[in-house]
Parts: sequence; structure tokens; C-alpha cells
Amino acid sequence: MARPRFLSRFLAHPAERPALDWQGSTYTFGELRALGEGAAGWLAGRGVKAGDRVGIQLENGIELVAAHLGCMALGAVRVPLNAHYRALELAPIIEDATPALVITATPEHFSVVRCEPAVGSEPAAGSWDGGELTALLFTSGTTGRPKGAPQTWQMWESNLDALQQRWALSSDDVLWLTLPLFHTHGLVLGLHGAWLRGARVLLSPRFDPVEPPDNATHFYGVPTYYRRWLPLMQAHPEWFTHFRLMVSGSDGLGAELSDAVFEATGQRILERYGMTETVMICSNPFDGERRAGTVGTPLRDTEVRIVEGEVQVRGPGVFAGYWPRPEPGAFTDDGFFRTGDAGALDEAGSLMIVGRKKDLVIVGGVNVSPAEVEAVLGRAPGVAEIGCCGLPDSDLNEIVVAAVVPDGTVELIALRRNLEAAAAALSGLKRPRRYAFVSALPRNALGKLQRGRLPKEVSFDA
Ligand code: MCA
Ligand code: AMP
Repeated sequence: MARPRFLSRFLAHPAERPALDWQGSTYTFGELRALGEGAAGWLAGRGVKAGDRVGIQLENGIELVAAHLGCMALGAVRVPLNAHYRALELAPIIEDATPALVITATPEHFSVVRCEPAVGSEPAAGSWDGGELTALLFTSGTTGRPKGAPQTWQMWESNLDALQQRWALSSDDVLWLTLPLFHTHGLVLGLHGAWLRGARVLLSPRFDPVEPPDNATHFYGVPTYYRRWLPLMQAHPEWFTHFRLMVSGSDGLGAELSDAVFEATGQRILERYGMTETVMICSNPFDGERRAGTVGTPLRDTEVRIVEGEVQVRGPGVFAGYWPRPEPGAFTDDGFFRTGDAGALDEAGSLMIVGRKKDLVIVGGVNVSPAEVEAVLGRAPGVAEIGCCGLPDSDLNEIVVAAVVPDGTVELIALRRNLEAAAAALSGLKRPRRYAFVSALPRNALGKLQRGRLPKEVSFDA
């Protein structure tokens, strides 16, 4: 198999250059290579071969990095799994991904895990000669079932090159990376984006609104991070002066928060827009005006158009289609991907995301399918019908709420308990924060639930 150019570029960085800091240890690019080859030997010792899929369900840390590097060295396809997901959420993903092996800290969440304890030490392995695919990422489907979006090395390379040109990222830069590494934002833009350039990553277990490391030049976050950081930015603006670039994405930042950060620190957060299916689509510039409330202009070689209010995109970063279940209508006849986001262009040609045409709630930058929540909570004893939607939230941008029609078999107090017990099968951000008990749900003439009417027509208790 030919070595993907992406990997050749990663391997070409000087061996002694610092690449990763984790809990007081610094790993050079040379040490990362050795770590990858060691992990590839470990995977090979468990029967994993080039082209196999490997599930990785780990929180940020050196084990997660080693698992990724091991797959890269061996030519296996990574399937990052949300570390917060429970058995019920993982089951459809595992069914579709059919991984040869899953590396996880919570094996009890899987019905089948072929991961035996490490016995002895395997010889290092891996030629860094992968196939076309680098990863299979699952995104929350609007139908409730997560959808697999295969990622090629080529998609990532062309997209990250275009993005980094826009952002003027260099090998002297140091990214403080606090995003979880099982989403596109942290894994592709953060970890791989920095390493493609030869930049250094300071990895943290998670985001906490604390004083940032003083050698960091770059930070990427979701709007919730900036909102939680704002009081500290106002109290200690000097802690933020060493950043050359702060970026926001995954959900709308809004001009108000952007302006508040600017007033506190003098930093104009650069907003960009993308999806797991497309990698990055639009971005504001590093040099030039960053327009608050807009996500900027299309990246090099990427075409964006608005059709009946929906953002559609075509370009080298766009995936070829869902796997293993292609979705009819995901692309237009002329090859544009339908994002499901509602957009408009401002007078300068910058894209504004003005809403969503798809049924999706974005909680703290994490996509939640209301249909998935309804399917799980609809099974709670005492529920006749249920409809979920998002409501604005001052911390997480949006929260999930549920309107429930009781079937009359249990008291409301017991019904609420049943709903909360059912919701415990879901990861935290998907659980409804508020419930409303109603006599009927808004439906159209065909009986289809109209989630968009719920926030206007139902009063959700606090
Ligand atoms: C926390 N929980 C989660 C996640 N994070 N559930 C699902 N997915 C998650 N990513 C659960 C926890 O298990 C916990 O459940 C409950 O939520 C609260 O956890 P806690 O850590 O206290 O939450 P928090 O402090 O409020 O954290 C929220 C957060 C975090 C800091 C906003 O979710 C976060 O880092 N979000 C960033 C997500 C992200 O990277 N999005 C990019 C995807 P329990 O109660 O059971 O303990 S979008 C993307 O990639 C596209 C391409 C793009 O444009 O960027
Ligand atoms: P994901 O499927 O996790 O990759 O999330 C992609 C979705 O996040 C997009 O379809 C948008 O709805 C949303 N998104 C990403 N970036 C932005 C942004 N800057 N502003 C508004 N929404 C965004």
C-alpha cells in the first residue's frame, strides 16, 4: 500500500521537535513515532490487521494518543467513540462499524469486546502505509441512529491545508487543546491540524475555565468554553495576551459573546463553520476583518451556495457518503452536500448560520438528535407520546427539553421518575433538562410531530 502523503508529512518532522505535552511530559515527533510503532505491535499482537476498524473509546490522554498512532502506523481505520456514551448509544455504532477490536476504559458498555489483557511486550510494528481511509466518524443522525462518515487522508489534508493557510498556522505555534478527541473539532482540527504543520500540542483532559498555559499561542473551543471563561478574561486580561489566535466553532458564537471577549481581552475570536461530513467549510481570516456573527467565506476549492435557505457545499473536504447505509438525498444531483443548516450571506459575502432545517439540538457543541432521545424516553412506563426539542441556554447554548403526553397509568411524580430513569441510559448532554406534561403534541395533517412548534406552544418548567 502506498503511504498517504499526510503521513509522510507527519513523519518528516524533525525527530527532536516537541509535538505533545501531557501531564508534565513532553513527547517529540520522534517519540510519537516510536509510541505509534509500539502500539501497532500491541494491536498486531491482538490480531488487528491493516484495513481493520478499531474502536477507540477513551478520554483525552496519552493512551488515546497511542491508540490513534498505533492505528496510523498499522494502517487500521480508527473509529473514535464518544467516551461519555453508554451501552445503548454505542450498540448501533458498533453494529455498523464492526470493529476488529475496541479499546475502552468501560468494557461493560459493550456486549462483545475482543480486548484481552496485554501479555508480555510485542515487538514494534507498522509501516505507516495506510489505505485511503483514516477514520470512520459517527455523527448524531437526525433520524436518531448515528451515521458513519468515512474520512479519507485526502479529505483531511486538503481541508487542513486550506484552513491553515487561512489561519497562518506555523510550526512555531503551540495549541492548548482541551477539546475531547472523539469529535472532528478536537481530533481533526486540533490534534492532526497541529501535527500536520509540525506545531506543538499541549493536551489537557478537558476544558476548565482556568489560567491558560503561558506558552500557548492557539486555542480552539466551542462557545460554551468562551462563555465560561469570560469572567476570568474580564478579571485577568493579561492571561490571554499570548494567544495569537482563538477560534470558535461547532455552534454559533454570537456577536454579543464575541464582542464581550474582545472588550475584555482585545482578542477577536475567529469563527469558522464545518461538519464531520465536510470538515471545515467556511472561516473568517487571520489577517483581515473577522466579522462577529458570521462564519466567514468558503475555504480554498470549496463551493458554498444557499438553496431555499439551506447551506449546500461541494469540495475536496466533503465525504463521499454515509457508510454502511448511504442516505438518499444527502447530496444534490450536481454533487453538493445538503448541510441541513440554514444560512444567508451578508453584504461582504460572509456566511451567517441563521438556524437549522434539520431536527438537531446542539448542547455544549455536542449534536443531539431529538428523535434518539424520544425513542429512549418513549419507552418509560406512563408515556403515551413524547416530543423533544432544544431551548436556548445561557451556558450550553441549547439544552434538550421534552414534552410528554401521559397515558394516565401512573401519577405525574412517578412518571417524571420513570422518565429520568430511562434518560439515565443516555450520556449526560442528551438528557432533557426540563419536562412539560401536555395533553397533545403539535402534529401536521399527516400526524407527523412538528418539533419546531414545541418551544412556542409548550411551557417547559424550569
Ligand atoms: C460531557 N457529557 C457528554 C459530553 N461531555 N455527553 C456526550 N458528549 C460529550 N461530549 C456528559 C457527561 O458524561 C456528564 O454526564 C454530563 O454530560 C455533564 O458533564 P460535564 O463534564 O460536567 O459537562 P460540562 O462541564 O457541562 O461539559 C460540557 C462541555 C463539553 C464542556 C461543553 O461537553 C465539551 O467539551 N464539549 C465540546 C464538544 C465538542 O468538542 N464538540 C465538537 C463536535 P453525567 O451527568 O452522566 O456524568 S462538532 C464538530 O466536531 C464539528 C465538525 C465542528 O464544527 O466543530
Ligand atoms: P457535527 O455533525 O458534530 O460535525 O456538527 C456539525 C454542525 O455543527 C453543523 O451542521 C452546524 O449545525 C454546527 N456548527 C458548526 N460550526 C458552527 C458555527 N460556527 N456556527 C453555527 N453552527 C455551527
